[in-house]
Amino acid sequence: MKKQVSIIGVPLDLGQGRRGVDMGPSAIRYANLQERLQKLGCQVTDLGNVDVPTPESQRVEHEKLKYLKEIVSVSNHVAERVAAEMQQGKFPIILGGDHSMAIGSVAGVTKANRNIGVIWFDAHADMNTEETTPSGNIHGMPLAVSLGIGHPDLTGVAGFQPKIQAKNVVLVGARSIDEEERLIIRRSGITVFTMHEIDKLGMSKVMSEAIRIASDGVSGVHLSLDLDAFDPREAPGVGTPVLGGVTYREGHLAMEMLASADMVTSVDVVEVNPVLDVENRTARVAVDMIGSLLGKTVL
Ligand code: NNH
Ligand code: MN
Ligand code: MN
Ligand code: MN
Repeated sequence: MKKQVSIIGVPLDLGQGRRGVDMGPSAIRYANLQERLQKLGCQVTDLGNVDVPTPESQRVEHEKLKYLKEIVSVSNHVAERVAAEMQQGKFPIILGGDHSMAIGSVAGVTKANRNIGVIWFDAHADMNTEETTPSGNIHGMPLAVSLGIGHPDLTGVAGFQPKIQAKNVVLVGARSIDEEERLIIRRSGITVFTMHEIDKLGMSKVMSEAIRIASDGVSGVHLSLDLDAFDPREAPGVGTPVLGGVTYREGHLAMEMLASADMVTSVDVVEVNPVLDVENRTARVAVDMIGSLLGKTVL
């Protein structure tokens, strides 16, 4: 199972309000992602970063969809780059950047292959729309957008929608969901394993269910890994930390189970903000998780 991996950085921070997440790709590279993957026998190509405008050079035109135009344009570029790698049989690792970046990555993955399941690791649900968002931040919307729910400029990225089917979408680690966002989640039909289910059933049971649901009848699974899924004691470098998260050990188990299921065909690593981090700890957690996902075992 030696994979050909393509790393693509997306230093996007327009999807939320805290500066520094645009340095996520550098922080993750600094934590030796490439070397880790090479040691596992992967053939790694780092394609560098996609161009992203800085917030200081733009204006907020829409308070409920901040930087809509800019994010749509970046998403279309990301989608093209990711689709090109997928079409060559590569395993793309897309480094954020805030989670709005996943609008483009999911679009790219599914442009290359329409039949993809999704496992969304996150403290949040990312199922807001213009109508329900409390913040106007687009990083709270990418899962809804990928399901075809939301502003047409966002759902229309890459020229088709929806990108994914609710029956193959699983959210893991949720513990902070907005009041009206809840209604969208219920109506959507996606599967949600909150921290409550993880505590009650254990990560092992949750992940075997998540893998079964996400991979049922599809030809691959996209993992969208928001580092705020983890407990902020272990991964403090994120813009919206929420107590009571997935532990480092539970995260490892989840990634190892995904590795042995051998269904994941692409992954996002998002929301790492080195300005808010402690000694690059969060980027190191990210690299450890990707290592396990791509086959690192203890023995
Ligand atoms: N739900 C909140 C919002 O929409 C917070 C989203 N923040 C995230 N999502 N980090 O993963 O603004
Ligand atoms: Mn920026
Ligand atoms: Mn997220
Ligand atoms: Mn989150």
